[in-house]
Amino acid sequence: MIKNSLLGILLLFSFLGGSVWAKERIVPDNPQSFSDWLIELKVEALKNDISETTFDAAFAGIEPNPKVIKLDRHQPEFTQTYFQYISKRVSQSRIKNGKIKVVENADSLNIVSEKIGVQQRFIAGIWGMETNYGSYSGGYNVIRSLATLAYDMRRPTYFRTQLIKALNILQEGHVNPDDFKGSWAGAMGQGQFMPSSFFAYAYDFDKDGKKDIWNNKADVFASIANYLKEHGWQSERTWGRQVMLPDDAKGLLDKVRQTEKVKYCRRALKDHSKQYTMEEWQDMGVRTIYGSDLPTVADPAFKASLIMPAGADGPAFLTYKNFRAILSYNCSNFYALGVSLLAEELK
Ligand SMILES: [Ca+2]
Repeated sequence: MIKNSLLGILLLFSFLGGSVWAKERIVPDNPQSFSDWLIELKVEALKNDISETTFDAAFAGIEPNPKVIKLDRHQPEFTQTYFQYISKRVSQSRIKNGKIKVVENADSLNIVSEKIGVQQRFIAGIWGMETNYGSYSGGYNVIRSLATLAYDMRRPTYFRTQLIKALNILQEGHVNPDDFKGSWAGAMGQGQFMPSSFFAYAYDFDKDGKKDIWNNKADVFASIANYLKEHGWQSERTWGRQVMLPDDAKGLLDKVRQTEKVKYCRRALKDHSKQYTMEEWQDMGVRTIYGSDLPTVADPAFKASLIMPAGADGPAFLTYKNFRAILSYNCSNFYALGVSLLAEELK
């Protein structure tokens, strides 16, 4: 009897556990059936210059991917410290590997860098941070991932737009459908572009009619460079620099603290100080990490903001306009510092 009721409780638990699991993690949250949803999507796709043939081929045998739903619902909270993040993302092996990759791809990097106006090391820095120099760009079927996220009710509008654009990419023949792979959330190719970014910034460098950000290195590099350029990159400048604060660092930090409401990339820019010219930082007692004077910049519009990613006791960095271009790629100070520090190593 005791055994039976225990068994009953266990069964009840596993039943509840199972249904909670299913509801929270696996089943897309949409009362409409996936097949009915697809019929409506097809109508929309056909209105957006996607042929029936392209649509049917892209969706042949496609069902929502439970793994994508699970990943989307359970993205880990960002708990890494700055030092943990940097030691993992700008590891010695990534630096070493990057130096090899830069040499191997010197010709393409050079010509792209010259033409678009972004220094090679930053192109390589993003390439390294995003996909470990193209060695891992995600093995998920882009259409399936985006269809799953568009069908699910968490962020349907955003992902539906991305899905239609992904179908446009197939329609225009930029990539072989079998190679149309990306991250679980639909970021594609060696620079991890979302489909909307693909149409806004991807670059057909070798002019073969395809923006091949999956396999063509010149297109990959040019697309990354073009993204930065279109977000205000200044080719004659760098990202910023590590600095030394004056003895009264606390007084300085209080004085320069951001007081205005940040309008974009709030997650990262809320932790930036107000922007000042290099002369103003110099006057406030900030110096290079070697203790020398900050470089003077003639352009009065050139300003820098201070960040301390590990808190008030950690390293301090002055960040320039190019740092904000990197933030437009991924709105995270850790990420932008990762790219910047990796770029320094690949110089
Ligand atoms: Ca091309």
